[in-house]
This record gives sequence, C-alpha cells and structure tokens, in this order.
Amino acid sequence: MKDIVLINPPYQKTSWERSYSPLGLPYIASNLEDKGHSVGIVDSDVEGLDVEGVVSVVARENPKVVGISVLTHALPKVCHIIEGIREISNCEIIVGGAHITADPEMVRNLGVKYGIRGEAEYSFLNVVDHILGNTSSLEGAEGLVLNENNILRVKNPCFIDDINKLPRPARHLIGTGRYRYTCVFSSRGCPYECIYCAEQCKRVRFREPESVVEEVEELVKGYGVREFEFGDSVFTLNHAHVLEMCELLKKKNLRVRWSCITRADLVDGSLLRTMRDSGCRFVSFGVESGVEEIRFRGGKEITDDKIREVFKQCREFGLKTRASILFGSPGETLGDMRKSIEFARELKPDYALFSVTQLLPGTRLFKQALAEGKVDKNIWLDYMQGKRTSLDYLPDGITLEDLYRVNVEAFNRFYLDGGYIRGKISGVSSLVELKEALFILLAKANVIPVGGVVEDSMHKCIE
Ligand code: B12
Ligand code: SF4
Repeated sequence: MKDIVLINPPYQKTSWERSYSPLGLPYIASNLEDKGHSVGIVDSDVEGLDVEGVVSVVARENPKVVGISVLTHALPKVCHIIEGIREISNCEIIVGGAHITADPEMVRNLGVKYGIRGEAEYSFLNVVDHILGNTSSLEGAEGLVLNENNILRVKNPCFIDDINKLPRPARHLIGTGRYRYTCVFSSRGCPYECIYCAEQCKRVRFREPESVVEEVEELVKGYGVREFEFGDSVFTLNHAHVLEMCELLKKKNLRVRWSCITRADLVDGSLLRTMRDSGCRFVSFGVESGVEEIRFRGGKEITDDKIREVFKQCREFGLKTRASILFGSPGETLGDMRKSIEFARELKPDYALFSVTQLLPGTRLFKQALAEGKVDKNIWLDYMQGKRTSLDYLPDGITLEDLYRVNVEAFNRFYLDGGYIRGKISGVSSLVELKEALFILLAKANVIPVGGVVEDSMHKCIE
C-alpha cells in the first residue's frame, strides 16, 4: 500500500524508447519521500503494463493520490487510465508534465481537479498535503491548475530557480537495471526557440558541477552504471560549466562513458576533445534540414559548413555522432527533403535519425499551423478522443503519405548504403558493434526491416 502512486503511462513503441528511465517522476517522488510519504512509481512500458495493468496496480496499492505524467502522444492512454481509475477508486488525481505545462485546458478535458504546470517537485508536495488535510492552503502551489465545478483557475508554469536545492531523483523507485540508459541532468531549460520544439523554459539554470559529478559517482558506485546520458536539452550551452564537469569526471577516474545532445554551433574542437577525454563517446546534433534556409527558419541558424566541420572534428576525436533530421517543416518540398537525406549521408555520422515533424502545444509550429488554418484549437482534445490519429504538420503541397514515404526512403538510403555497411563491418571492435553490423546485413538482405536496425542503432553502442 502506498500513499501516492506516480504513473508514467504506456506509450513507448520501441525498445529504444523503453531504454530511457523517466526522471521527472523520480524527482517528484524524492521530495515526497523526504517529507515522509510512501510513494510508488509505475513505469508502464518497462513493466509491460497497458491501461488495464496500470489500473490494477492502482487498485492493489489503493493510494490516496495518483500523479500522472502527460506527454502529448500519451494523451489517449492517459484518458483511459483516468476512466479506469475512476471506476475503482476515489483517490485524487493530479496531472502534470510537458503537455499540461503548455496546455492547461487539458486538466478540464481529462476531468481531474488538479494539474501542475512546469517543474512540480515542490508544488506536488503542497497539493498532496492539501489533499491529505495537512494544510488548508494551496497558495504555495506554483503552476497550479485548479478545476472546480468545471471552472479553471490557471497559474503560470513554475520553473525552479535554484535546481541545486533539489534532492537527487529517487532512482531506487525505478531502479537502473531495467533501463539501458539513465539520464543525469546538469542544467534545465534552453534559450532557443526552434520551431517544432516543446521546451517551455527559456531561462537556463545550471547545477553545481561538483553535485553533478557526485551524482554520477553514486550511479557508478551504487548502481554499477557504466554509461549514462546527459539529458540536458542542450548540453554545451555554457563551456566553462562543461569543462569543469569534465575536469571533475577525469579527476575521479570513474571510467564511465557518457553521451549528450547539443547544437553544432555550441561546440568547438577543444571542447569536443576535452569531452572525449572525460568519457564522452557519443554526441547527438539536431541538423534538422539539409537546406540552410529551412534550418535557419526553423530556429537553428547554423551553416552547412559549420555542421560539416563539427561532424569531421567528432570523427577525428573518435566521438560517435548522430544527425537528427526532420521532415515536414513549413515551406519544405520533396526536393528539399531529398537534399536533407543527401546531406545526412555527406556528414557521415555514425547514425541518422529521420523523423516526421510533430505538432506539439506551445510551439511556434503549432501557432503557425493554427494561423494557416491547418489545424484548429481542439486538436489535442480530438487526438485524445481518437478523432484525430496523427499530429503531423503538412507543408503546402505535401501529403501524409509523402512524408512517411520519404522517411522510409531516408532510412533505406542512409543505412543500406554500401559505403555505410562497409564502414560498419570494418569498424567492428565490440560485440555490440558486431551485432549492429549483422543487423544491417540482415536488413540489406531483406530478412528484417530497416526499422529493426534503426531501433537497435539508437542504442548508440557507446561501450
Ligand atoms: C528523456 C526523454 C524521453 C524519454 C523518456 C520520456 C519520459 N517519460 O520522461 C523517451 C525516449 C521515452 C522519450 C520519448 C518521447 N519524447 Co521525450 N524527452 C525526454 C527529455 C530529453 C528529458 C525528460 C526528462 O527526464 N526531463 C527531466 C525532468 C526533471 O523533467 P520532466 O520530465 O519534464 O518532469 C518535470 C515536469 O514536466 C513535471 N512533471 C513530469 N511528470 C509529471 C507528473 C505529474 C503528476 C506532475 C504534477 C508533474 C510532472 O515535473 C517534473 C519535475 O520537475 C525531454 C526534454 C527535456 N529536456 O526535458 C523530452 C520531451 C519530454 N520529449 C518529448 C517528445 C515529443 C517525445 C516523443 C514524442 C518523441 C518521439 N517523436 O517519439 C516521445 C513520446 C514518449 C511518450 N511517452 O509520450 C517532448 C515532449 C513534448 C510534449 N508536449 O509531449 C520533450 C519535452 C522534448 C521537447 N523539447 O520537445 N522522451
Ligand atoms: S531543439 Fe534544442 S536548441 Fe532548439 S529549442 Fe529545443 S532544446 Fe533548444
């Protein structure tokens, strides 16, 4: 029996997605445990639970409060979970997460009383104490969305000023063994505004490097972690901060490998070399488009030449790379998309991730789609209720079929190319790389779909 059950709803389709531990809930749980509450976390996909399974955990634990993390793509399942819980329990339900932060109206649509916008470590505790009768006031609950008798009171999202004061995420509630990757966050927020991106906090807050590296040490010594990912939205925003963490990681000689995500205009040769020397093995870059104009319009004002230079430097330093490419930006033609595929091949990254641009609340792209009359403001409700099955943005003259055909074509062009396959085979230096080369050969021979290769390649084999 737990007082509070926190739920990461089922959604994740691929084993790559299931390989990441969700850290938002462990951060919230940690603060609750510190104040003496008993908390459980259900990570549905990792535990193999669909809606009924999640509801049966709630029935078994009989909590007083349930918290549900809401990402946009999980809305239909979130709705069914709430319906299921309502049938078996009178517990109070609190929703939060990226979708609620950007679209508080969803609290009413989901028919729950409480939502929290933004970072909920403190506010969740405040709302729980209110529900349990420990405090009558909800004044301190920043970011609160209160739905009383269908009247919504909405506060601005809360982004915690001093993230150094937060306790470490309660990883013991989810373990690390079930996940291939655990994330560590050295900062929160991003100052940029890329057109499709749902990052809501423009104010960047950094953790003390010592505290970050202590957390890594705990992971290595306490959980036997050998590799982790810096989950920061953009890892190399502040070079001095990164350099200090690298220095400390080297000093501690933890022999831990790590990866990160950043922008090509935020690295240089010297930084990349220092990162490599402190255990970095993999860097993922948002390239977005092979057409400069489209990339610039989307918010990444980074020239083709700068991107070429950075991928070349990473190769020289032995850092593996991934180029992320998006299809379906405003104004993009099929010709532009094919240029993106060729640019990805020219960059020679170790992996390429091709995706179809998704509409997310709070993004510039969503505002543009609304203004263009391509979607209406009920899009999220329609999606939740299954009246709309996709969240794609369609540039003028492009159909949904075009987008997905190009996406498949991109994976085939990139991964089944003779040069790429030869490079993979000749570069085999570990079991993981051998497995990867075999997968690619099987896909080439049409024994397995390219999707399988790609999914596996997302594991990045940084060992
Ligand atoms: C790791 C990660 C993943 C992992 C794990 C996801 C997870 N459940 O945490 C995987 C690989 C599975 C994943 C998949 C996807 N992701 Co992702 N992911 C991230 C990433 C990089 C870090 C998440 C994290 O741990 N953050 C750190 C913690 C502390 O922050 P947090 O999770 O936001 O949690 C805080 C608040 O949101 C809030 N909160 C969270 N849960 C709850 C629950 C309650 C009850 C309350 C009150 C509050 C609350 O309080 C938390 C503590 O402060 C973020 C970007 C980012 N930097 O945050 C994108 C992000 C969350 N992902 C995003 C997207 C779009 C996706 C995918 C759709 C990608 C795709 N095309 O397939 C899928 C969808 C998966 C799904 N379940 O629906 C978007 C979400 C936008 C949206 N509106 O939904 C983000 C914000 C990226 C972005 N900038 O656009 N992702
Ligand atoms: S895509 Fe990256 S750089 Fe752009 S706004 Fe999002 S997190 Fe920031």
